[in-house]
Amino acid sequence: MVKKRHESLGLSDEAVLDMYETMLLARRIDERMWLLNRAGKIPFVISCQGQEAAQVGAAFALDRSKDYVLPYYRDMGVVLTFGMTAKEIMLSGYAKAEDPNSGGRQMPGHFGQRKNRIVTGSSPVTTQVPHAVGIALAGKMEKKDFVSFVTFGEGSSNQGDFHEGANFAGVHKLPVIFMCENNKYAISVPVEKQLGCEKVSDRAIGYGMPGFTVDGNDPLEVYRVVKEAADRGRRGDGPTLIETVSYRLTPHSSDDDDRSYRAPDEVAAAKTQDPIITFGAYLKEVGVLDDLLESQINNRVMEAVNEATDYAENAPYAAPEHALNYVYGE
Ligand SMILES: Cc1ncc(C[n+]2csc(CCOP(=O)(O)OP(=O)(O)O)c2C)c(N)n1
Ligand SMILES: [Mg+2]
Repeated sequence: MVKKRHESLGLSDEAVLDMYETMLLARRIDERMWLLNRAGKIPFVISCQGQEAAQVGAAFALDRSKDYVLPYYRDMGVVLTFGMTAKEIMLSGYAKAEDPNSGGRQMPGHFGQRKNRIVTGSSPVTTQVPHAVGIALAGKMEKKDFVSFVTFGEGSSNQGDFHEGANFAGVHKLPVIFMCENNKYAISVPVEKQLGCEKVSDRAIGYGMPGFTVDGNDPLEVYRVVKEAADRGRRGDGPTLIETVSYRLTPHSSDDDDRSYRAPDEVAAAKTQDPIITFGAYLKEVGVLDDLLESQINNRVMEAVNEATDYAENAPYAAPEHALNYVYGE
């Protein structure tokens, strides 16, 4: 029997199965959304596919009862781990009134849910970074014990907001975890044309914080490094920059055709590293998952996706006047 790597991280068999199921749920919701989009039922999809391991591994390393997360649009794995349900995500896909993220006003992927400390973001990329830093500053001033966790793409790591936020957090030693989900593309631009440095994490030293690059297809490795970053933040030792390297398995969004800028062979090669498959294989190798349990998990996930789809499809839209609510002070 192969050694259980997760045990050395303090993760039980139950916990890693929970991680796997959450990754799978994110994947299957995402796949369903593409079908619904192509069937003309929902307007837009922006996928988590290929990044579930990084998202779920990271979110499991946080304290879901007190930490704040400022996810970006691909982070379905983060918000599912923090308590958003399949039904709630599907309600946002259909832009229905009951969508907790924005009542159907924002595009899908603009996650926000106060009760789970998922902080809503805006469409200009990277604006969530200074927000996360501000939340960490507030926590430090009020002597609270939470960390704030913010994610963004590698393309977004070139925006001024990233550099300003990272510098401020470094100067003031704030409990922030900056996690860059490097999926090798910013829409059509490959990573080689985005960064002058080799790794996004190389930038950490410039802001006085540790920086790490890890395999984003390995949820256990991401868990380990985010857990250490959270501990560092809680001890008062300041922020951390983490880069998770994976691959965007879908086009940028449902409005993009990636065949115009990358070879199908490249995508096919990346699919052999698909974290859903590789993590499933690890769990089987160490004897935590078998075929029976796998089919039970699959059935449970598909039932949740089907129920969420039916519920959201039949849910009412907001009244047209609702669009004017909360735009100006009420
Ligand atoms: C400030 C700003 N510029 C441009 C855009 C348009 N845009 C949306 S997503 C995106 C690519 C971002 O790439 P990356 O940060 O690598 O994230 P990924 O989509 O690959 O996860 C761009 C350019 C935007 N939303 N905001
Ligand atoms: Mg990218």
